[in-house]
This record gives sequence, structure tokens and C-alpha cells, in this order.
Amino acid sequence: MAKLKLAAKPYEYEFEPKKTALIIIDMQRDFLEPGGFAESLGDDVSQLRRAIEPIKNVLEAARSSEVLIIHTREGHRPDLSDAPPAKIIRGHAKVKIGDMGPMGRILVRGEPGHDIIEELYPQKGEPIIDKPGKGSFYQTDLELILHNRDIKSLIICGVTTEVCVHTTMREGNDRGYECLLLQDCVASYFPEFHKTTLEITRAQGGIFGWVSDSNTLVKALA
Ligand code: TIU
Repeated sequence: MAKLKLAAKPYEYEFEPKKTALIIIDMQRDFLEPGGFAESLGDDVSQLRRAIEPIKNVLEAARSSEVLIIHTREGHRPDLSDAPPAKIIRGHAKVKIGDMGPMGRILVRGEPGHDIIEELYPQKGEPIIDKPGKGSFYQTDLELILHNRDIKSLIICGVTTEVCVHTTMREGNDRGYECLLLQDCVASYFPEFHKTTLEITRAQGGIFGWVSDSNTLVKALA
């Protein structure tokens, strides 16, 4: 299939679906669900939940296209051997990574809170990247998977805009991928950080890539 074009900032984004991956970052129960770890810390999960429906629309469109769908989760081995001590002690929090939270051990693989929310649950054949850090490339096989599929473009959704989403976008941009953020498919507990991150992305001629939205992408894929 030829290249598709869609309206974006700072200018039109072109991509070939067969050479594109949709990466859905960390849509995990502990970050998004009422009663999860984030809410127990006082974070307003409604700020994040507004991205669920737009991501669902994009995911459905991608599933009927040639786009490769990849999901990520932030978390660690149960023995925490892959969790940097600096990450564990950061913030002097009372409840640390590996401690028991409302949905199992915090940021530990295999625990209910670490898993992806029901609404966006991965289907068979959609790779899941378990990552120990904020970026999806660091200490994962994401780059190998993208290389093996000859992927050139990354369309990025998920949470949170300025943390795991943007770390991944920056890592991808430096590796030569053409990265697109969908502004209604990313979200932050801090609306001002979200807004500024979108502005940073498209500033200086698209210093980290492009910004568009779910409807525009769904129409382009249809
Ligand atoms: N996925 C992701 O962004 N992990 C975070 O730790 N985000 C926060 O905003 N804390």
C-alpha cells in the first residue's frame, strides 16, 4: 500500500501502514482504575481515563489495517532484581515499588494492578513489551521487533504524556523513527504538563515529531 497522509502539526504526516507501529503505552490498571495505586496516592485518574475511548477507536481501526500493534507495561520482576535502587527509593514514598498496594504488589509483573485495563486488552499476536523504565526502548526487545518488521513510523498513545509517552517518543525519534502523538490518546495527571509536552513535540519544525488526533487517524486508515 502507498503512503497515507494526515493533517498534523507542524505539518502533514505521511506513513505507510505496513511499516507503522501503533504503540500503546502503560494503560495499566494501577495507573488508570479507581481504587488503583495512582488513586491511592491522590492522583486524579479521570485525567487519564479520558484517553481510553479515543485509544479504543484507534485500536479498532489499527486492528483492521496493516499497522503493527504493540502494548507496553511498566514493571519489574517479582524479586525486583531489575529495579534500580535509585528508582525504588525515589520520593521517600511510604509505599514503594514491590510493596503491597490495593491491586497487588506495586509495579510487579503478574500482579492484577500491573496488567492492562480490560477496555484495551491486547489480542493474541499483539506483542506486549514489559519495560523496567519510563522509555519503551531501554532494556527491552522493542527495537528488534520493529527492525524485524521493517517499521519506520511510530504512532504513540498512552500514559502519561510527559513521562513514559514522551520518553518513548524521544528514544524513537533518536533512532530515526517518524513519531506521531495523538493528542486525545495521551494523557497526564497534570493537564499543564500534557499541554506543554504537545507544544514541545511540534515546536522547531517538529523537533520530536508530529501531533494529530484519533479522528484524523481513524479516517485516514478507513
Ligand atoms: N507510564 C508512566 O508514565 N509511568 C509513570 O510513572 N508516570 C507517572 O506519571 N508517574
